Amino acid sequence: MPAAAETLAETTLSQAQLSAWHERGFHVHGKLFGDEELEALRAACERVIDGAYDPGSEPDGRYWKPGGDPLGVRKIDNAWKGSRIVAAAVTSERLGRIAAQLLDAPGIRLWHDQIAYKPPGGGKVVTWHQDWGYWQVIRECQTVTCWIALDDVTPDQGPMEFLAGSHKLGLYPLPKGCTGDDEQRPTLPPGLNLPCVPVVLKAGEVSFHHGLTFHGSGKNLSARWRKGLVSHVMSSACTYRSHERGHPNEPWMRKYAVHPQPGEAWHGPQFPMLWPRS
Ligand SMILES: O=C(O)CCC(=O)C(=O)O
Repeated sequence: MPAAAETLAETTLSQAQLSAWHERGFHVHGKLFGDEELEALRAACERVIDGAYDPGSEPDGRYWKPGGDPLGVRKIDNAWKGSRIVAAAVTSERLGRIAAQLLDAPGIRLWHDQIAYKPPGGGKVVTWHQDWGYWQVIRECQTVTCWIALDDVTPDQGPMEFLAGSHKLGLYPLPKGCTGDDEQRPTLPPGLNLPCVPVVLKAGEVSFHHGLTFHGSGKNLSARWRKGLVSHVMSSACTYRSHERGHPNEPWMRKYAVHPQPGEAWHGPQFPMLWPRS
């Protein structure tokens, strides 16, 4: 008997899902990537981790290299440049359509991607932080992080944890270091108790969080890899500002003749559109 066709989750959000997003600052979506796609994606990510790229291109930022600490997080930025399969996933129309509804945005562009693999018995604590704090060169806080589970993520694997409702607190100072061994939890206003929600996902499911939502993750205490592929995206209306913090995307985007000047909307090959597709 042929295998039953796989059904992926709808990409139209209900009013209840949008209300929960505004209340909590995150949204967990059903399966957006099918099993065959996931198999190809895992193999593609592993090739990139091993330094085997599609001809003519390579990732922008490697924070782990073959031969490095076997227990270190495999963190690679703009991995999409080294693999067409990774590129198709992190610029997926499905992610873009959902992010556009969450942000009520006219369109969605990639900011950057990230392979985030934590080895069994390893990986570091990712200190609690707000993504937009690191992205002050994006003037408007109209950003969403889409975290794609390439395998089932279980509570013992160091899943991401969200502080529900923390996106309403505004921007806090950055923690000192982001991948240390401490958790540096934010000091909340007196009397405020926000629930901490672990993001336990099935393979192919995706969590979306707002640029101001506090989140972090622990070490992987299990015997299995925790395999995540992250697509950080922004509204197509977001503009570039120079900021003392700077961001690695600035030198990276200047590798291309077409890139934004301060005050302009982000554009150019460094920041492909997810939604709408031209
Ligand atoms: O993968 C993790 O544990 C953390 C990822 C993260 O901080 C993010 O995607 O914003």
